[in-house]
Amino acid sequence: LTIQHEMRRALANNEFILYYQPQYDLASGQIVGLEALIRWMHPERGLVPPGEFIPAAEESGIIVPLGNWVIEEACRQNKAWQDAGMPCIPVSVNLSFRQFTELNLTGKVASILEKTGLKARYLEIEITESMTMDVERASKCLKELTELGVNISIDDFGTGYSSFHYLKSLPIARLKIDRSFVRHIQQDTNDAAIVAAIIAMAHNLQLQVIAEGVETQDQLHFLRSHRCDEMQGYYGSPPLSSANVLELLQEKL
Ligand code: G
Ligand code: G
Ligand code: MN
Ligand code: NA
Repeated sequence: LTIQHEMRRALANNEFILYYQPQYDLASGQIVGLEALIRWMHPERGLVPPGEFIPAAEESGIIVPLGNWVIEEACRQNKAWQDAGMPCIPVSVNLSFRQFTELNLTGKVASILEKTGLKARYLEIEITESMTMDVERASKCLKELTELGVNISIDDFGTGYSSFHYLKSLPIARLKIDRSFVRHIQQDTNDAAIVAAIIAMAHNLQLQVIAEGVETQDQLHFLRSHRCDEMQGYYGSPPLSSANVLELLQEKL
Protein backbone atom coordinates (compact mmCIF):
# COMPACT_ATOMS: atom_id res chain seq x y z
CA LEU A 1 0.00 0.00 0.00
CA THR A 2 1.37 3.44 -0.85
CA ILE A 3 1.49 6.10 1.85
CA GLN A 4 -1.19 8.02 -0.08
CA HIS A 5 -3.60 5.08 0.14
CA GLU A 6 -2.69 4.56 3.76
CA MET A 7 -3.42 8.19 4.59
CA ARG A 8 -6.84 8.03 2.92
CA ARG A 9 -7.65 4.92 4.91
CA ALA A 10 -6.29 6.53 8.09
CA LEU A 11 -8.45 9.62 7.59
CA ALA A 12 -11.54 7.45 7.20
CA ASN A 13 -10.52 5.39 10.27
CA ASN A 14 -9.90 8.39 12.52
CA GLU A 15 -6.24 7.55 13.03
CA PHE A 16 -5.11 11.19 13.04
CA ILE A 17 -5.07 13.13 16.28
CA LEU A 18 -4.08 16.62 17.31
CA TYR A 19 -1.62 17.55 20.01
CA TYR A 20 -1.55 21.10 21.29
CA GLN A 21 1.46 23.14 22.35
CA PRO A 22 0.78 25.97 24.83
CA GLN A 23 1.89 29.51 24.06
CA TYR A 24 2.72 31.72 27.04
CA ASP A 25 2.49 35.44 27.56
CA LEU A 26 5.96 36.49 28.72
CA ALA A 27 4.79 39.25 31.04
CA SER A 28 2.09 37.32 32.91
CA GLY A 29 3.13 33.69 32.39
CA GLN A 30 -0.45 32.90 31.35
CA ILE A 31 -1.29 30.46 28.57
CA VAL A 32 -2.61 32.66 25.77
CA GLY A 33 -2.79 30.21 22.87
CA LEU A 34 -2.43 26.62 21.72
CA GLU A 35 -0.85 25.43 18.46
CA ALA A 36 -2.49 22.33 17.01
CA LEU A 37 0.06 19.80 15.73
CA ILE A 38 -1.04 16.67 13.91
CA ARG A 39 0.09 13.11 14.71
CA TRP A 40 -0.82 9.80 13.13
CA MET A 41 -1.76 6.97 15.48
CA HIS A 42 -0.72 4.23 13.11
CA PRO A 43 -2.10 0.76 14.01
CA GLU A 44 1.30 -0.90 13.44
CA ARG A 45 3.86 1.89 13.51
CA GLY A 46 2.60 3.75 16.58
CA LEU A 47 2.63 7.54 16.87
CA VAL A 48 4.00 8.91 13.56
CA PRO A 49 5.27 12.53 13.59
CA PRO A 50 4.09 14.95 10.88
CA GLY A 51 7.53 15.21 9.27
CA GLU A 52 7.03 11.63 8.09
CA PHE A 53 3.72 12.11 6.30
CA ILE A 54 2.96 15.82 5.71
CA PRO A 55 5.36 16.06 2.73
CA ALA A 56 3.65 13.06 1.04
CA ALA A 57 0.24 14.48 1.94
CA GLU A 58 1.21 17.76 0.26
CA GLU A 59 2.57 16.05 -2.83
CA SER A 60 -0.52 13.88 -3.31
CA GLY A 61 -3.08 16.54 -2.47
CA ILE A 62 -4.43 14.58 0.50
CA ILE A 63 -3.31 17.56 2.56
CA VAL A 64 -6.49 19.35 1.50
CA PRO A 65 -9.01 16.97 3.15
CA LEU A 66 -6.49 16.25 5.93
CA GLY A 67 -5.93 19.97 6.51
CA ASN A 68 -9.68 20.59 6.59
CA TRP A 69 -9.95 17.84 9.18
CA VAL A 70 -7.24 19.60 11.25
CA ILE A 71 -9.10 22.92 11.16
CA GLU A 72 -12.40 21.31 12.09
CA GLU A 73 -10.96 19.16 14.87
CA ALA A 74 -9.03 22.09 16.38
CA CYS A 75 -12.17 24.27 16.32
CA ARG A 76 -14.33 21.48 17.75
CA GLN A 77 -11.84 20.83 20.55
CA ASN A 78 -11.38 24.50 21.40
CA LYS A 79 -15.17 24.97 21.61
CA ALA A 80 -15.41 21.88 23.85
CA TRP A 81 -12.77 23.35 26.22
CA GLN A 82 -14.65 26.64 26.30
CA ASP A 83 -17.94 24.84 27.00
CA ALA A 84 -16.18 23.03 29.88
CA GLY A 85 -15.46 26.43 31.44
CA MET A 86 -11.83 26.78 30.42
CA PRO A 87 -10.42 30.21 29.59
CA CYS A 88 -11.19 31.27 26.00
CA ILE A 89 -7.92 31.31 24.06
CA PRO A 90 -7.16 30.96 20.36
CA VAL A 91 -6.08 27.70 18.76
CA SER A 92 -3.68 28.02 15.83
CA VAL A 93 -3.46 25.62 12.89
CA ASN A 94 -0.73 25.22 10.30
CA LEU A 95 -1.89 25.75 6.74
CA SER A 96 -0.03 24.13 3.86
CA PHE A 97 0.55 25.81 0.52
CA ARG A 98 -1.93 23.51 -1.22
CA GLN A 99 -4.69 24.47 1.20
CA PHE A 100 -3.87 28.12 0.72
CA THR A 101 -4.35 27.88 -3.05
CA GLU A 102 -7.63 25.96 -2.81
CA LEU A 103 -10.63 27.81 -4.15
CA ASN A 104 -12.94 28.92 -1.39
CA LEU A 105 -10.68 28.27 1.61
CA THR A 106 -12.56 31.06 3.34
CA GLY A 107 -15.90 29.41 2.65
CA LYS A 108 -14.58 26.17 4.13
CA VAL A 109 -13.27 27.94 7.25
CA ALA A 110 -16.54 29.85 7.63
CA SER A 111 -18.58 26.66 7.44
CA ILE A 112 -16.31 24.93 9.99
CA LEU A 113 -16.72 27.86 12.39
CA GLU A 114 -20.46 27.73 11.95
CA LYS A 115 -20.63 23.96 12.36
CA THR A 116 -18.46 23.90 15.50
CA GLY A 117 -19.82 27.11 17.01
CA LEU A 118 -16.33 28.49 17.66
CA LYS A 119 -16.01 32.26 17.38
CA ALA A 120 -13.61 33.27 14.62
CA ARG A 121 -11.38 35.22 16.99
CA TYR A 122 -10.46 31.91 18.70
CA LEU A 123 -8.99 30.50 15.49
CA GLU A 124 -5.61 31.55 14.13
CA ILE A 125 -4.11 30.40 10.85
CA GLU A 126 -0.36 30.01 10.47
CA ILE A 127 1.08 30.52 7.02
CA THR A 128 4.71 30.65 5.92
CA GLU A 129 6.57 33.42 4.15
CA SER A 130 6.61 31.45 0.89
CA MET A 131 2.81 31.73 0.71
CA THR A 132 3.10 35.53 0.54
CA MET A 133 5.26 35.56 -2.60
CA ASP A 134 2.24 36.18 -4.78
CA VAL A 135 1.24 39.22 -2.73
CA GLU A 136 -1.89 39.95 -4.75
CA ARG A 137 -3.29 36.46 -4.37
CA ALA A 138 -2.28 36.22 -0.72
CA SER A 139 -3.78 39.62 -0.06
CA LYS A 140 -7.17 38.62 -1.44
CA CYS A 141 -7.23 35.35 0.50
CA LEU A 142 -5.97 36.79 3.80
CA LYS A 143 -8.36 39.73 3.60
CA GLU A 144 -11.27 37.33 3.30
CA LEU A 145 -10.06 35.29 6.27
CA THR A 146 -9.46 38.32 8.46
CA GLU A 147 -12.87 39.72 7.53
CA LEU A 148 -14.29 36.52 9.02
CA GLY A 149 -12.42 37.45 12.21
CA VAL A 150 -9.64 34.85 11.98
CA ASN A 151 -6.10 36.01 12.86
CA ILE A 152 -3.14 35.28 10.61
CA SER A 153 0.38 34.58 11.79
CA ILE A 154 3.62 34.02 9.89
CA ASP A 155 5.24 30.75 10.96
CA ASP A 156 8.99 30.03 10.85
CA PHE A 157 9.57 33.75 10.37
CA GLY A 158 13.00 34.62 9.05
CA THR A 159 13.75 31.34 7.30
CA GLY A 160 11.82 31.75 4.08
CA TYR A 161 11.88 34.01 1.09
CA SER A 162 11.03 37.38 2.51
CA SER A 163 10.56 40.68 0.74
CA PHE A 164 9.27 42.73 3.71
CA HIS A 165 6.83 44.18 1.19
CA TYR A 166 4.17 41.74 2.32
CA LEU A 167 4.54 42.79 5.95
CA LYS A 168 3.07 46.18 5.22
CA SER A 169 0.48 45.07 2.69
CA LEU A 170 -1.00 41.91 4.22
CA PRO A 171 -3.34 41.70 7.23
CA ILE A 172 -0.97 39.83 9.55
CA ALA A 173 -1.43 39.80 13.32
CA ARG A 174 1.65 37.98 14.53
CA LEU A 175 5.16 36.83 13.66
CA LYS A 176 6.51 33.53 14.97
CA ILE A 177 10.30 33.72 15.19
CA ASP A 178 11.72 30.47 13.87
CA ARG A 179 13.33 28.28 16.48
CA SER A 180 16.62 28.14 14.55
CA PHE A 181 17.28 31.76 15.62
CA VAL A 182 16.33 31.08 19.23
CA ARG A 183 18.45 27.96 19.72
CA HIS A 184 21.85 29.70 20.06
CA ILE A 185 20.59 33.08 21.20
CA GLN A 186 23.01 32.99 24.16
CA GLN A 187 26.17 32.04 22.24
CA ASP A 188 25.66 33.49 18.78
CA THR A 189 25.66 37.28 18.64
CA ASN A 190 24.24 37.17 15.11
CA ASP A 191 21.22 35.17 16.26
CA ALA A 192 20.78 37.51 19.23
CA ALA A 193 20.87 40.53 16.90
CA ILE A 194 18.41 38.95 14.49
CA VAL A 195 15.92 38.06 17.23
CA ALA A 196 16.18 41.52 18.80
CA ALA A 197 15.66 43.12 15.38
CA ILE A 198 12.62 40.96 14.56
CA ILE A 199 11.01 41.85 17.90
CA ALA A 200 11.64 45.56 17.40
CA MET A 201 10.43 45.47 13.79
CA ALA A 202 7.28 43.55 14.73
CA HIS A 203 6.43 46.08 17.40
CA ASN A 204 7.07 49.03 15.11
CA LEU A 205 4.67 47.44 12.63
CA GLN A 206 2.09 46.89 15.41
CA LEU A 207 2.46 43.11 15.15
CA GLN A 208 2.53 40.63 17.99
CA VAL A 209 5.67 38.49 18.16
CA ILE A 210 6.22 35.02 19.60
CA ALA A 211 9.48 33.08 19.87
CA GLU A 212 9.42 29.39 19.01
CA GLY A 213 11.60 26.59 20.35
CA VAL A 214 12.33 28.16 23.73
CA GLU A 215 14.09 25.49 25.77
CA THR A 216 15.99 27.30 28.54
CA GLN A 217 15.53 29.96 31.18
CA ASP A 218 18.41 31.98 29.67
CA GLN A 219 16.58 32.13 26.34
CA LEU A 220 13.45 33.21 28.19
CA HIS A 221 15.37 35.99 29.97
CA PHE A 222 16.79 37.25 26.69
CA LEU A 223 13.32 37.35 25.14
CA ARG A 224 11.80 39.07 28.16
CA SER A 225 14.50 41.70 28.26
CA HIS A 226 13.80 42.44 24.57
CA ARG A 227 10.08 42.69 25.26
CA CYS A 228 9.04 39.73 23.13
CA ASP A 229 5.30 39.20 23.70
CA GLU A 230 5.01 35.43 23.89
CA MET A 231 6.91 32.18 23.81
CA GLN A 232 6.35 28.60 22.77
CA GLY A 233 8.74 25.73 23.40
CA TYR A 234 9.73 22.83 25.59
CA TYR A 235 10.68 25.22 28.41
CA GLY A 236 6.98 26.09 28.67
CA SER A 237 5.52 22.77 27.62
CA PRO A 238 5.92 20.17 24.87
CA PRO A 239 2.91 19.53 22.63
CA LEU A 240 0.25 17.79 24.76
CA SER A 241 -2.69 15.48 24.16
CA SER A 242 -6.10 17.14 24.48
CA ALA A 243 -6.62 15.40 27.85
CA ASN A 244 -3.35 16.82 29.15
CA VAL A 245 -4.25 20.29 27.89
CA LEU A 246 -7.49 20.12 29.86
CA GLU A 247 -5.55 19.16 33.03
CA LEU A 248 -3.10 22.00 32.48
CA LEU A 249 -5.86 24.58 31.90
CA GLN A 250 -7.73 23.36 34.98
CA GLU A 251 -4.58 23.72 37.11
CA LYS A 252 -4.35 27.33 35.96
CA LEU A 253 -7.92 28.17 36.92
O1 G B 1 4.84 18.59 15.88
P1 G B 1 6.13 18.62 15.15
O2 G B 1 7.20 19.46 15.77
O3 G B 1 6.69 17.23 14.91
O4 G B 1 5.79 19.23 13.69
C1 G B 1 6.73 19.18 12.66
C2 G B 1 6.26 20.00 11.49
O5 G B 1 4.98 19.56 11.01
C3 G B 1 6.11 21.47 11.83
O6 G B 1 6.80 22.19 10.82
C4 G B 1 4.66 21.74 11.76
O7 G B 1 4.40 23.03 11.26
C5 G B 1 4.16 20.66 10.80
N1 G B 1 2.77 20.36 11.11
C6 G B 1 2.26 19.90 12.26
N2 G B 1 0.93 19.79 12.20
C7 G B 1 0.56 20.20 10.96
C8 G B 1 -0.68 20.32 10.28
O8 G B 1 -1.76 20.08 10.82
N3 G B 1 -0.65 20.78 9.00
C9 G B 1 0.50 21.09 8.37
N4 G B 1 0.45 21.52 7.12
N5 G B 1 1.71 21.01 8.98
C10 G B 1 1.74 20.55 10.26
O1 G C 1 7.07 24.57 12.09
P1 G C 1 6.23 24.69 13.32
O2 G C 1 6.63 25.87 14.13
O3 G C 1 4.79 24.63 13.10
O4 G C 1 6.60 23.42 14.19
C1 G C 1 6.43 23.30 15.50
C2 G C 1 7.33 22.15 15.82
O5 G C 1 8.32 22.52 16.74
C3 G C 1 6.59 20.98 16.39
O6 G C 1 7.01 19.84 15.71
C4 G C 1 7.08 20.92 17.82
O7 G C 1 7.11 19.58 18.30
C5 G C 1 8.47 21.51 17.71
N1 G C 1 8.90 22.15 18.94
C6 G C 1 8.12 22.75 19.82
N2 G C 1 8.84 23.27 20.86
C7 G C 1 10.12 22.95 20.60
C8 G C 1 11.35 23.20 21.30
O8 G C 1 11.40 23.82 22.36
N3 G C 1 12.48 22.74 20.72
C9 G C 1 12.46 22.06 19.54
N4 G C 1 13.63 21.65 19.06
N5 G C 1 11.33 21.82 18.85
C10 G C 1 10.18 22.24 19.37
MN1 MN D 1 3.57 26.32 13.34
NA1 NA E 1 8.15 27.18 13.21
